[in-house]
Amino acid sequence: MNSPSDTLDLQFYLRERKILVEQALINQLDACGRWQESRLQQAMHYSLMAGGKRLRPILLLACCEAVGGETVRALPFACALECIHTYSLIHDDLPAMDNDDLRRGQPTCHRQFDEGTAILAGDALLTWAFELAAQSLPGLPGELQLTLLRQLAQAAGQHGMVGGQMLDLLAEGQTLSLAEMQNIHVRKTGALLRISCLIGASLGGGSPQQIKQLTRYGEAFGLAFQITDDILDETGDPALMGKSPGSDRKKAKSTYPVILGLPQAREEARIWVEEAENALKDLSETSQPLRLLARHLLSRTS
Ligand code: GRG
Repeated sequence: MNSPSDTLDLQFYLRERKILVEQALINQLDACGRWQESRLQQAMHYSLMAGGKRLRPILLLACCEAVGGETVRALPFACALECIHTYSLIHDDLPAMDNDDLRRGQPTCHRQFDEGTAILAGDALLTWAFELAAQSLPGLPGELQLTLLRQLAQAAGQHGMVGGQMLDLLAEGQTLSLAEMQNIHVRKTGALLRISCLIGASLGGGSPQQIKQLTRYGEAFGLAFQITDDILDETGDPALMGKSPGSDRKKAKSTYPVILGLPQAREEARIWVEEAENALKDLSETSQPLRLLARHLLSRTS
């Protein structure tokens, strides 16, 4: 159980990290030139800066620091992950996918601009992410530079997030087994969370064993995150979530609460949080934010 002081520290940590990431994103946008004059860049800026927890960059930085690495090197790669995540949300909200009006408490990108602009803003964020990621690489061994970019592409693409989204589309209206649903989530949501941890640990100069442990943490965190996301969709406060709850049930999606029932879904989340905590066992005090972050999933409200 986390004590009130742990919670307080984590809230402070998350706030401070969010500010760090958002400032880095603003700096990167500004470095692109006069974005106010380009409709494409306005749309990218709109969605990127519309809020969000910045969980993937925060995980990347925390894993980098857990193995003694420097935040400064990792920051551009952390921004890259937020760009890929934001692109996925823009495309997921489109009429051809979830057809949502609200994201992060604001009109979705295609509602604020138009469908074509939203598609292109997503495309541009995805490709820009690789430019940003490359900024973290100078000075690392050449082989490692290529490996990190390949791992990012794999997590985002057909075998990772995009592949998971395809399976999710195909599964609409069908009753899935727990294993089938888990397979979708491991790719759709889990792949980016996992790679955030793996890349953070690699950029930080972690040993093969430390990288393995933090990757395992990311996998378990990803599942716990998805289960708690499904639970929030049933029980959450729309004002805190920035979107309407109940959307999964309306779309007849298989979710953890639908398949397992709410109490068992909560138990499943607890099991994966423990798994994430266990993965950190041999890591030093520097992994404390990761430990608290995993536990925090069980009481998240957004
Ligand atoms: C369209 C290629 C493509 C992929 C979309 C990730 C995804 C795949 C769709 C998002 C749909 C969704 C709501 C999935 C549930 C888990 C999830 C990714 C929630 C949103 O992530 P948060 O909570 O969002 O980290 P914020 O706004 O805090 O960044």
